[in-house]
Amino acid sequence: MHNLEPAAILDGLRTRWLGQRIVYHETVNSTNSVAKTLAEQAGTEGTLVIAEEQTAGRGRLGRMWLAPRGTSLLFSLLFRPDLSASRTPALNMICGLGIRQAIRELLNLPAQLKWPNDITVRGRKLGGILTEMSTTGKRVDYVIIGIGLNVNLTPAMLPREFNATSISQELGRKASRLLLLQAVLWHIEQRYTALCHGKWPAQEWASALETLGRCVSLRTSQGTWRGVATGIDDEGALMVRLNGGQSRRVLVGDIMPADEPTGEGPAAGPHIAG
Ligand code: BT5
Repeated sequence: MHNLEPAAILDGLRTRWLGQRIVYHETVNSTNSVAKTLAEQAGTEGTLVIAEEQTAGRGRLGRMWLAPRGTSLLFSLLFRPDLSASRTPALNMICGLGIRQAIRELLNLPAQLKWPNDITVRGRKLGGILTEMSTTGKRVDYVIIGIGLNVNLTPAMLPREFNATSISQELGRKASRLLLLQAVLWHIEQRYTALCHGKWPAQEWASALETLGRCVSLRTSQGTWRGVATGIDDEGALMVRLNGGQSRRVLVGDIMPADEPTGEGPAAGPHIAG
């Protein structure tokens, strides 16, 4: 299989600017941390930070990201979007959509997205996106998008409760991390350019979310509820109709499919609220 050194990545990379500057480490604490430091030191938009192994890979809300060395794609992208802080969820959306499209087109796997930041195949987690940003007032200084994708690993290498899968597990053979990375970067660049030209991704993102229209169990810092995920709003917040009847708008949280019927009849299809 190909290695992920900069010369290999650049050879065949079709993007104009995304990933054209590369910081490569064999081992690093977290590619997001390296990218943050770079961003603070006036690093260029589009810089790719990539590693074979992370010693302190991060998920959201203080959680960890685990990936056996050399098996995965672990990278971060530095963006300096001309967006107000409340509009930055669009970057999570375009990256999720770009990853999904790359996996579908290159590998013919039925990749889906799960609110707010998971990439899934057949209901199992294949990857995740971690967005971190710095703002001054309402202005965005930079956004770091960290992406972890399980490529050539068996789920048994990870704790069972992760409910993880990988590209090789789904395909029944190993896949080229390099080709997948190049395709992901290409699709993200295309979508970022469209975003800069005013194409808002929320509608397409909503239709790529596996969980809309379904009964879910919703976990937030304020508690756990059950209800139907009815849609998302323009900022990527999830709209949930709770079993009690009220609606709730959730910006930060996790959802799990909940199989029990809510007794409220079939849910409406995916839509954008507000
Ligand atoms: C995420 O967080 O899914 C975002 C993960 C982002 C990782 C990338 S790797 C490159 C960059 N540098 C970093 O330090 N991070 C980014 P969250 O939704 O909070 O999910 C975290 C949860 O996913 C954990 O608590 C585990 O349950 C599960 N998990 C951890 N590693 C996993 C893996 N390899 N595959 C599937 N699930 C995993």
